[in-house]
Amino acid sequence: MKILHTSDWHLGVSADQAPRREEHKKFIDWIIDYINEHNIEVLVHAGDTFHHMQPSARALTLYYEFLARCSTETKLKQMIVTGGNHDSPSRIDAPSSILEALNIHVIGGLLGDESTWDRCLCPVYADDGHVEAVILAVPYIHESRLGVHSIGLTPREVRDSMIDKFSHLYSKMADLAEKAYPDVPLIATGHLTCYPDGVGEVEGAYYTPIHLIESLGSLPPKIFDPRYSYVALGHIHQKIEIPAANAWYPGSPVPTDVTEARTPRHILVVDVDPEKPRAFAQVTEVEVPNWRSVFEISGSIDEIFEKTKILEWDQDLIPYLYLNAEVEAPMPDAMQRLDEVLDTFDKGKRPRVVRYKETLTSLTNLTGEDPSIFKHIPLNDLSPAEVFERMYVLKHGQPPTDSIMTAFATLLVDDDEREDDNTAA
Ligand SMILES: [Mn+2]
Repeated sequence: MKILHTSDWHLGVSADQAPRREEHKKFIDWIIDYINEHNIEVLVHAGDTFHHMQPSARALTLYYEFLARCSTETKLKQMIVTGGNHDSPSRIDAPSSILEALNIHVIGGLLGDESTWDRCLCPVYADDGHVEAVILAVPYIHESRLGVHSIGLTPREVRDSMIDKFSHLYSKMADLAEKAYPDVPLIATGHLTCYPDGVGEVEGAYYTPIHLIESLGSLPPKIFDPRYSYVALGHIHQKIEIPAANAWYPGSPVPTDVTEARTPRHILVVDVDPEKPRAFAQVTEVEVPNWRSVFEISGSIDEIFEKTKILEWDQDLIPYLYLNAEVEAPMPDAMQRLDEVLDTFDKGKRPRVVRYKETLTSLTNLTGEDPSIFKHIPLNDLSPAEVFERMYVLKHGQPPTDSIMTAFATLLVDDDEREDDNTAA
């Protein structure tokens, strides 16, 4: 039985005002094809479907269109969507009754009350009607709901309590499944931070502390009951294997920011043998195509313009540019020059500058400057040009050049003229 494991889509994300909607649309087309071409039977999304707790209508549309397409265009038997720390549990749960009719099982949130935990049980049926595996759809759950308290405890005690409670959660889930459906493989999901034994930090991993424990380290793989054949995790945006528990993070399939664009993106395909309960399932990593180039260019202003001019890419979507100019003094005409460079591209092929940053190579030490700059002077005693000059020195550590002062003076003239215009009107 083939399960496609994905997580952290973050629909609606737009870090640095660089939307990823077009890539999400292409990813959805791609994943529908993939499901059909590889006979995937179950799809698991392990949290953070949306970037915002209150997703936009456009993000919701993408989500519902995807679910509808899975239902009408594929042979998926079962889909499971669990809530992540970015999702609103009640919003994910809200359409559960209608989605259930399409074999889509959503679990937005979980309470500490163990008598409610059987709603996480999700049996997968073979064509002849018998249960061939059970998925324990565990969403993000804050440790306080499990009864972890920190008051009056040492960090060590908090960590131990946390490991205890999460171990209990996952073994209790396995108990429930075994009682209801004996002798079938068990698969769990989770949205939390767990690193392989001996690994304190994963390079390039998306880091948002969601547990108290993250200041004390991550959760260890031993929280997952050994009865699980596979654990489908979400939260970390890099692909990570945790061998001791056969637990995996696929990472975000579409980069949510510039850092994630530096590494390949993945989904995971898990092959579960219904005849072998408790045996580790086989996992295949699948690289997701890259639909948008992201270029990070650093250097002198001439260098970055030269490099920008000769950029090439294969994808349909226009690339995102992150530019870092190393300059001796701020360049007031940089945006204009950059605009001219970008105008050399064909219409519709013009790259989008997401970030332009200037790094000063010769930042003067402010303490060596005239200390009068820090003296309190009533604003009325200063001319607009003097206010500008002082602000400039504070921000850039050096006085403005003559050309910057001239540019500033033009603004003042414009302003005077505007006032004259208003009076005339
Ligand atoms: Mn996430």
